[in-house]
Amino acid sequence: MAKLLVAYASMTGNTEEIAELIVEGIKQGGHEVDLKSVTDCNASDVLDYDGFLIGVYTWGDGELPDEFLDFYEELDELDLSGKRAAVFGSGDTSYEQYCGAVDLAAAKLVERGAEVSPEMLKIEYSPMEQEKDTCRDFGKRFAAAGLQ
Ligand code: FMN
Repeated sequence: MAKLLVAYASMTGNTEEIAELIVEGIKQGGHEVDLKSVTDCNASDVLDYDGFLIGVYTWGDGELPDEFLDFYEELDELDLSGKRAAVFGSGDTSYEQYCGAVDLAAAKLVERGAEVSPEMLKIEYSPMEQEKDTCRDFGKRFAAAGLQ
């Protein structure tokens, strides 16, 4: 059984909803998981887990949102070698940099040495009914991959 963290930044609740569905999927797979807002935890918290998933919405022109900046900068102090990670988030396809913050978060985790899943989950606004299982499966697959 893996012990995982899902940490997210969300202003209007869309990324939070994706995070909650991912948590549901992880639990369905029989794993342990904590769900935290990045405003209520430190980046170093990820070191207490077998793996972690970071969710972030995109702001400006493909930029990181303000409430994620402290967490993002704290990552610079961490050695994440060997830590499994995945990224997800909500965005809007009418912007040129669709879910650009998800890509920025992934790049930072790679830079810090994490083993970042090549599969990213990008959802437009909040998940539609048919996308909810996609979110649950994303969590379920990430948790299961750690046991192989
Ligand atoms: N979405 C993108 O994919 N790329 C962007 O560059 C982008 N810029 C945005 C800028 C502003 C000022 C606003 C209001 C939204 C922007 N969005 C962009 C859309 C948000 O990421 C989207 O509404 C998302 O669902 C918000 O997530 P949240 O509910 O978790 O806060």
